Amino acid sequence: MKACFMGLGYIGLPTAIIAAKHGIEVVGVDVNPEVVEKTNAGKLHIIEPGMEEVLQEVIKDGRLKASGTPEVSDAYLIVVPTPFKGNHDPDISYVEAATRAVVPLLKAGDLFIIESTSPVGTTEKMTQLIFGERPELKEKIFIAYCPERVLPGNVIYELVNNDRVIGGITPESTDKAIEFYSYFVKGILHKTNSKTAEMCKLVENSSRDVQIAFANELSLICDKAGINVWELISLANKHPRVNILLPGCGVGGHCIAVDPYFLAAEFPIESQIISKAREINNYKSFWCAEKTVNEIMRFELENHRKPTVAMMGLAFKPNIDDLRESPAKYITTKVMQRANSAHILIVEPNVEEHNVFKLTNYQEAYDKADIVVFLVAHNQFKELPYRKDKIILDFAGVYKK
Ligand code: SAJ
Repeated sequence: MKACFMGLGYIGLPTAIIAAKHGIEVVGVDVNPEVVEKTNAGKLHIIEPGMEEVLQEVIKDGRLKASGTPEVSDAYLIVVPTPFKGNHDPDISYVEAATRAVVPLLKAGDLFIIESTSPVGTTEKMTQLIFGERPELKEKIFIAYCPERVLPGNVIYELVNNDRVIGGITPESTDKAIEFYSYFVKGILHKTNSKTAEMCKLVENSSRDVQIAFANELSLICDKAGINVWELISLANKHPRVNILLPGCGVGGHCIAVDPYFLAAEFPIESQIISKAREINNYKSFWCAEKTVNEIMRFELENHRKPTVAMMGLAFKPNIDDLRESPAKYITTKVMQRANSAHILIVEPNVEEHNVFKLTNYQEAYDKADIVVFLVAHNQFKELPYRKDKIILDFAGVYKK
């Protein structure tokens, strides 16, 4: 089995590496020559614990190679980004370009899979594109959609062990795609059609966004009511049928804060809760920034001096070094702009240095600060003793116990 992965990003590269490790001959294609060069040199250009070692192994054995152009293979996987154009309208032009690039290589019996998060109907559109260019391949190739569901930070485990949803344009295509994923997936491979599989991906992340929005809304209500939201949620969750997620300083990363817009763009009238959840989660970050600025102004009025403020955490979620689409980064930037006279110390214990933010050691910042703002519940922060002499804004639930 030879597979050609179109796109060596946060999902394409790990999947290519794991597929190669499980016996598939892989060529990974990327439009960025630096990515190709780095990958062939055994260097990971993305952040994922443990993945670089596996990359080096499969490069050394010759099971994976990166290239700027696709090669004739048995399976083609489209794993390119689907960004937005304009105001949150999904742009499938990269999926289309990657598809066009492999169309001339397709031959009877081949498998074509889209993994990129895509609007519903994209697989059918690409099917039409392929058969428009190569009508002689009708009913002779297999086409399917199979979304990934791995959690950044736990990709090596989840790529192999998660269940997956596989939707072919025909039952035969689904079966053929299942055969492919069986090389490296131990989880159950669930059969469906391509539209349902596309929708399933969008719904999974939207569901989590809506649930987090509920927790974030509760945190705003509790702040006004003078109730500890962490205690409240933990008590409510003792009910056998209640399972509330945790509030935070907003929703970040590249998936949960993005995918709901795909549904909202396509189904604007129906997607009421989904759109509102996006608003609530975005508002929560704004609210955290305002609350911090207000606390800084109050401190100045009461103490007749500027406070030292520790902004604790920049990552988009706890215990990772990934700062992409991070609400903590947004809040820190906003506070620096709005309260630029305060002495602000920025902390991210999982990152050594940053080209925009000057970082301070977390213990030093905590000791020096008058106001401590917890934005991310990193494990390191949980070990800091609670100090009553400091003003603590715990948006992340570091001290929730
Ligand atoms: N968050 C909260 N409260 C919570 C849980 C999370 O505020 O109770 C925040 C996090 O701090 C973070 C954001 O939500 O800012 C997203 O974090 P996450 O851990 O929920 O998810 P991601 O973005 O790292 O990965 C998600 C996963 N999707 C689901 O859990 C439904 C993952 O399985 C997907 O593969 C991934 O999106 C993706 O690529 O789509």
